[in-house]
Amino acid sequence: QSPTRTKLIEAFSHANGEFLSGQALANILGCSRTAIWKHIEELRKEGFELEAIRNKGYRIISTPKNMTENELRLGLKTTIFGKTIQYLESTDSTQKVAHQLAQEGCPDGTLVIAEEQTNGRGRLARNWHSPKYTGIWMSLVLRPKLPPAKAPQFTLIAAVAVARAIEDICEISPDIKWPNDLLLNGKKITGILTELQADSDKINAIIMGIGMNVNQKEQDFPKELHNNATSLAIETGKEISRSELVKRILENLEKYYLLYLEKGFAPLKLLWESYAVSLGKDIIARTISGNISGKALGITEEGVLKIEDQNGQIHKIYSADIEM
Ligand code: BT5
Repeated sequence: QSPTRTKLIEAFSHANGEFLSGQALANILGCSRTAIWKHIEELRKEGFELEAIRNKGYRIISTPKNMTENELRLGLKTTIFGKTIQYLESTDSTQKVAHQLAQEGCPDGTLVIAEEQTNGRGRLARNWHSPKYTGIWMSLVLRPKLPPAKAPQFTLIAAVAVARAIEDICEISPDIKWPNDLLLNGKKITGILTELQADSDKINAIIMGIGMNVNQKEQDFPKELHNNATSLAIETGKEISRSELVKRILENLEKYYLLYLEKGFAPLKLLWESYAVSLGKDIIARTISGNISGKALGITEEGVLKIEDQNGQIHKIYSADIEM
């Protein structure tokens, strides 16, 4: 969208619900008051409710029910994450779009978000159900200056950031199931998909995909997911603002990402462990090279899962589906 529209939203963010005069806006944006009026009209069409009072100016009274790019920007308290937004009504997969943008050199923290995915995917080319206007289907491009071996840690950082966002907005606390699931009452609420563009010694981009079930009702899930999937609305009995959640996820992710870059994985490992469900339990890890069963001991400094089998042998698991 136009840089002026983005600046207008930033100005309203700073105003925090107070009036901004037409003249003040014209000064900030460097355009005429007539041009401002046109931009305000466009925001109204998008679903924003704006009050306009002579001698006072404009203020935002309410935001659109659907997510819109401007609503995502309004009040977003980040400096890197979500500063560039690609908002799509419908796409096959936000991962695919984000990969493309990353190859074209998009900045660190670029967000791709869609109202619907027609071919959303999980790990190992599995399908991710992403119906329109109900969930959060987003991918972030991160560009940390790190070796590729560090990438699995990002799945765990994302899980902590999302878990915190759910606590902040919905006042319920999800469990994390290693490596990439968030659960409520044992059912999946969020899946995370971390993909890489890398040379042998350095990451060019991490594409962090987050799929979150927010306002689906039970009948919105296909039959095969009924036993294993749930949504925040089902669990809380309330409709939840998707854009508020997205903003909180971005803010938390940025906070934890910066903490990670400064202090390493140790503080995040502690946070992660506080949400983990499988630690200390007997589990089966289904990996592409076979099953391993035993006791989940914990995760290493790299974010790798350690399992002790019946013979006391310790296995390191890099990726698997866990059964408890
Ligand atoms: C995941 O894979 O959990 C990662 C999901 C990542 C989705 C996001 S959405 C934005 C971005 N764009 C994409 O195209 N993908 C990412 P995995 O652990 O492999 O789990 C996949 C399995 O979860 C499927 O085989 C189903 O059994 C189940 N599943 C599919 N859709 C679901 C949903 N909406 N809610 C809960 N479970 C689901």
